[in-house]
Amino acid sequence: MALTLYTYYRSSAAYRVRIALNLKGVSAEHRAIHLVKDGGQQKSEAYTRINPNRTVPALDLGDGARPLVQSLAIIEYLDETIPEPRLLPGDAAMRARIRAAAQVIACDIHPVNNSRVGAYLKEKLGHSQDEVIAWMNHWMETGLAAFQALLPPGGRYCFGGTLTLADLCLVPQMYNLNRWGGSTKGLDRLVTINEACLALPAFDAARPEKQPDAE
Ligand SMILES: N[C@@H](CCC(=O)N[C@@H](CS)C(=O)NCC(=O)O)C(=O)O
Repeated sequence: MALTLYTYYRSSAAYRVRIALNLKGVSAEHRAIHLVKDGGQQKSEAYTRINPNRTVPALDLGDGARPLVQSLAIIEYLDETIPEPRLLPGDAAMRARIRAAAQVIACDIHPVNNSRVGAYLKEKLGHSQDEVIAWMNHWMETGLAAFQALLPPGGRYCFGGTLTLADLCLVPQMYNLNRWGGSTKGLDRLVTINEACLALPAFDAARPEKQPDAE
């Protein structure tokens, strides 16, 4: 079946799924949803039918059913249907630890920094762009410190020598941290893991600047 990924080059949630597709060796047609142009194409009627939450990513499986939404759910779907390489390896406790680290990023850091949150802070609550950037960097820096503290010691990647869902969440979040000028002070391990991941073709090809819709 032909897959279609609804994506935006700068979306860190879509970036997670792009890495997963690359690691699993699955190709998907990319359909760009520009989060800024036209007042935000994610808010269009057509896209709201695809993802009522008006966010990217969404993955249409080409089976005529509702596309999959929520990056972690999409990645787990890919992991269950294309088992190698396993992104949630190990026993139940190990998988719970990997999911917990991933969720620090996907459920705690990312939602309070989403572009619609920034827009609300500015447009409705009267904050300046500098205040919004300070807000985002605060949540990224403190959240990433917690993420780092959850990792077992040693290993090339977040959970040892094997890539996991946690790495797929970390790399896009480090991209956001760098994009907004956040500090990596005290995050040395994450900086090293990020570099190790980005040296891999699957991560490299998923970088925002390498996407067809990059500006
Ligand atoms: N929890 C969702 C988050 C998706 C999400 O918020 N995506 C952002 C881009 S990274 C978005 O589409 N934002 C649109 C907006 O803020 O209006 C997931 O993991 O898929």
